Amino acid sequence: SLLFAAAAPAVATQAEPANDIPARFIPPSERNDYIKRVEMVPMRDGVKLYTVIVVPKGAKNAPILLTRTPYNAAGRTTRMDSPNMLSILPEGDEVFVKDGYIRVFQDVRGKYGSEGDYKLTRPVRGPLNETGTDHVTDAWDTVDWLVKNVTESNGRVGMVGSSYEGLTVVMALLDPHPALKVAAPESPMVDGWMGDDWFHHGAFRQVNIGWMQSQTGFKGAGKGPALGIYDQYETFLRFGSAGDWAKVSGFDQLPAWRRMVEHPAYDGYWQGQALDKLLAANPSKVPTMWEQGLWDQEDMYGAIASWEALTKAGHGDNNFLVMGPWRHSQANYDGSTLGPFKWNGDTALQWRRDVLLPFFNHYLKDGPAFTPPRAFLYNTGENRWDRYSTWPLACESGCPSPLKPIYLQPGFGLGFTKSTDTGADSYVSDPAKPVPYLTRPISFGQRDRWQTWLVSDQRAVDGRPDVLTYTSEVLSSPVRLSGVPYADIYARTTGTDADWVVKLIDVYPDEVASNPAMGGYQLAISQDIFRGRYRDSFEKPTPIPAGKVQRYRFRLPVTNHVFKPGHRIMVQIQSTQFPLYDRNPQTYVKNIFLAKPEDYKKATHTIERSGAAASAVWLPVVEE
Ligand code: PG9
Repeated sequence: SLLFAAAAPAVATQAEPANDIPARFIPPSERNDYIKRVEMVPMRDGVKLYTVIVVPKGAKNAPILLTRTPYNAAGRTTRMDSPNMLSILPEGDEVFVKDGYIRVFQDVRGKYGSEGDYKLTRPVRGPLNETGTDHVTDAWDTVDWLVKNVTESNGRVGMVGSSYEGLTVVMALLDPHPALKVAAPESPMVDGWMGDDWFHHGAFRQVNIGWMQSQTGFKGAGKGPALGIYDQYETFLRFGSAGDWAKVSGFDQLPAWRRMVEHPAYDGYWQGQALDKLLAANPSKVPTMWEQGLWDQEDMYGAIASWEALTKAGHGDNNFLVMGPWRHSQANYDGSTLGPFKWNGDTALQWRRDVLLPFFNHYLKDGPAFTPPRAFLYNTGENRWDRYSTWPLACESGCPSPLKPIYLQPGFGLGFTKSTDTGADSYVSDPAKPVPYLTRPISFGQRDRWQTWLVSDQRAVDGRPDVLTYTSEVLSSPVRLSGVPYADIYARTTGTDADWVVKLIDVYPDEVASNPAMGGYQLAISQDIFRGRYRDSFEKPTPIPAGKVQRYRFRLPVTNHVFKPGHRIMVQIQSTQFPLYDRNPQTYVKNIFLAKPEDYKKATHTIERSGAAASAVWLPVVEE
């Protein structure tokens, strides 16, 4: 019958397997222009680290570009699934791929494919790390293995990486393998307390707590806490101190969190990990390019502090500084814009292609001699790169110009002469209504807002009763800054602790015909926070005596900017930037992580502006 004929074909060609999914399916790779190898590279203690090596097909005598990462080496080498090496590697690598480099990414110990134990920013061997290994030895062992085993290489290695990946570059420089010929730490995490990810001058950056969960709650890909509230301003307010929030999130299970709570001040735990200090004590001869964004919302401190420390210690000849108009890690992406600001082309590509690559080629390929400027800084007022053979151009002493104070004046004015008036300005800082650092709602999911918040329009808070705004006359000639400004605030409070936020702002003209939305824009070109209890010592905090004028002098981030004619200079002072920074209870407690709801109290803060207590911001003004 017909039924029978259909069921039994005359010739059986191939046995039909029961499963359409074969035991192994290997997509062909002949069309790939690269060979990808995964190796478990042994360290001196026998722990093996997962290492992805991408070699251009047919490569001979090629240099190696190495990154050591806690962010998944397999993922870092799979931007796209593609037969093209250019497409599988990150955007920042394109200039190196086009130039024939071998690219290596390695998982740090304990993360993703690597064996061993993970420690968050593992300290170097010594009192804080009693094991026999650290990122210094792991980098050394890796470079050693690579030059002996990657037969397509010329035996020379360069290291590059941003943020945590920048920290691993810095660590390698503490005892570099002889084959490590050149390095570029990009926004490296160098001092987690003073000005990078965890604290700024002692104020805790609580929005980073979620990162800690995703990083140390899981060996592989992690996730942050989900507490069911979209607006993080609301979340942090509702749960109280950073410590209480962490408790609700289960962070008492995370050793890294417990260490943070145990070390709120700049004690030996933090001082012993400050890589700028370790570098200055163990300087390397490796030519090194330190890169950092001028608006880096995460690691605003490490690269500049390291470059300064090495320069001061007499190692300026092999250490170079690069600062672009970038957010955190933007150096490795498109650098044409930041928020509403449009630069002169793709500034990040300009740096990678015209400075970084020739610098690396010189040491890794015997390329043409290339000596970068000592400091290569984007001029964010005139929209172009500046090349400096000595830098900064203005500083406290030993620079072409001294710092120049701009004083708070009566009637919320700002000017280069000290006021003779004996007034002061007060505001009530209420921890129950902290100043938001961005307009609400503020959600961790809004990556773009986080990445650009430092250039967001400060009119968002200008006019609040707890934000003091001082503005200069309209400028008739340019004011050029190139260096590090210092906040120098004299203040008293009715409380016994307080935070001080100082913002140096470029106010655009009322009307900007070429870009109407920029009319009156308040761009903070440099801003930071300072926790008052640390005014005399970062290590040993003390209560602020209520009602007594105290001086708060602290460093602000680097600026290389020109206030143009028609613009105004502005200084804003406030006491909270929430929920980025945890709230100061304004009543002195031993450990703010553990503050109780009843410790948070309103206080009246008064900023002095006359005589010996004339509050000012000291500007690195370049005399024309
Ligand atoms: N800023 C991130 C980080 C570095 C080191 C410690 C904690 C966080 C990063 O982007 O890697």
